[in-house]
Amino acid sequence: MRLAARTMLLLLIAAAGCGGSSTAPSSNNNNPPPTTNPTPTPTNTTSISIGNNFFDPAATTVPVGSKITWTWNTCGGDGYGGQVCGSHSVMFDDGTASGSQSEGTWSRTFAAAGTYKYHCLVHGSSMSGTIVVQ
Ligand SMILES: [Cu+2]
Repeated sequence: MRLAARTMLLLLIAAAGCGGSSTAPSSNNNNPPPTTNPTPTPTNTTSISIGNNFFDPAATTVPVGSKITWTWNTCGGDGYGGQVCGSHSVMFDDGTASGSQSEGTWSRTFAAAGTYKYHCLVHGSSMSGTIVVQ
């Protein structure tokens, strides 16, 4: 009888333990609210902005026959009330190139499929871009 009573007690404890563990976890308040993702840069644009030391977007994929236009947006304030414009260029590995300029636009039409890499002649490979024509 003593053993049976002890067994009953253990079963009661076990049952109470199970009841306690069935509590649903509280809502997770540790995660911050989702942040709004910035609009992804389009990767099939034919308009590329030239900033100071970067092409935006640096890579784009376009169909054969597309005309890509680069627009220089390289002027900014110097902090003393004057305007400073950085000079950059679009220089393709195949030799096709714009001039080195600080404003205006330049365009190239891509008649054949391929991967066309280019860089700024002023700043070298640290300022580069790729056009994929397919
Ligand atoms: Cu440059």
